[in-house]
Amino acid sequence: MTTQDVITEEQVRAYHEHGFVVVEDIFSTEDLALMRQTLDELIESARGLTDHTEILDLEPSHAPDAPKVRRIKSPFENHPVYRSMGKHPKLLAVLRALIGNDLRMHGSKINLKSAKFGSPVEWHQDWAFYPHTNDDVLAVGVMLDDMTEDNGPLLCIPGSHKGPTFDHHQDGRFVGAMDPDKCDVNLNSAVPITGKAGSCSFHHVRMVHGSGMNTSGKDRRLMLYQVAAADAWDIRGMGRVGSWDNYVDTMISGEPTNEPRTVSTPIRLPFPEPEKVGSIYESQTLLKNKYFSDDQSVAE
Ligand SMILES: O=C(O)CCC(=O)C(=O)O
Repeated sequence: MTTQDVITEEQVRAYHEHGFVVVEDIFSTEDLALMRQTLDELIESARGLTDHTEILDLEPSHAPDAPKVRRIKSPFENHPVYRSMGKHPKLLAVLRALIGNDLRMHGSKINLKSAKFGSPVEWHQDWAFYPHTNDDVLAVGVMLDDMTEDNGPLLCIPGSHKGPTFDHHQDGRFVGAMDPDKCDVNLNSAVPITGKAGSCSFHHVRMVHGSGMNTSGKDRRLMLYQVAAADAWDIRGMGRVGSWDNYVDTMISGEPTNEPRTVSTPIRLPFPEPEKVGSIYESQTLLKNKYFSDDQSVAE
């Protein structure tokens, strides 16, 4: 398999120009079945829970006898199925075409955005959470369901990856979201990222993006793999990685390096730390001026 079999030069150009691109048919029907079955098992493990865990982030309307999961945390790190899918040859071929041969998985999550109640994600840039020494860093959205205009698709602002890093603070503390009235972005220019299950979206780490609540009758499960060029080091420090061995363990292609490549980019650190930690959903709950409705009682 060559790179050209998976992604065209035009798609690579589109990624660099607009900051995102969708590539179809990365994962097969069999891959999808395995990932969905694993997910069902993880969701069932939320039965009986009264609070979030290290792995499961619960919807506000969750009840112990009616489990509702908002996010699976760190699936690549915690589950062999998602670890092996993160090294899928077709996925790696696209990643190499976009950000080079030496690649590291620096994080992962599955946002469930279930039919009728799946929570919104306020506008933000991933860069505001985890700035690196260079911005050859992106998020892959593995579509576990068809992502359509009406089931809470990812929304991206084209070209915003070339602009500033916006303020994600409120009253002097990081909240992980932009105040829609205080940032100079045309949010009406947002493009819904759609595609068939098995397709993947790739969005640049500085891209302004978000998504509304899923009020449709169709699930929108999206696994996000956060991938960085191996020479992009998280500037929040080695503590994020833990140790050199951990860093090497997250390599998915090519060679690790202890010589970070530094490129000048607009950086605003996510400090002081948010009052609510655990997931982006938790930190964003404190945002006073929300753009997306999060009233689950309306949706149900
Ligand atoms: O699931 C979504 O629609 C957006 C997810 C996202 O941007 C995030 O979790 O950082």
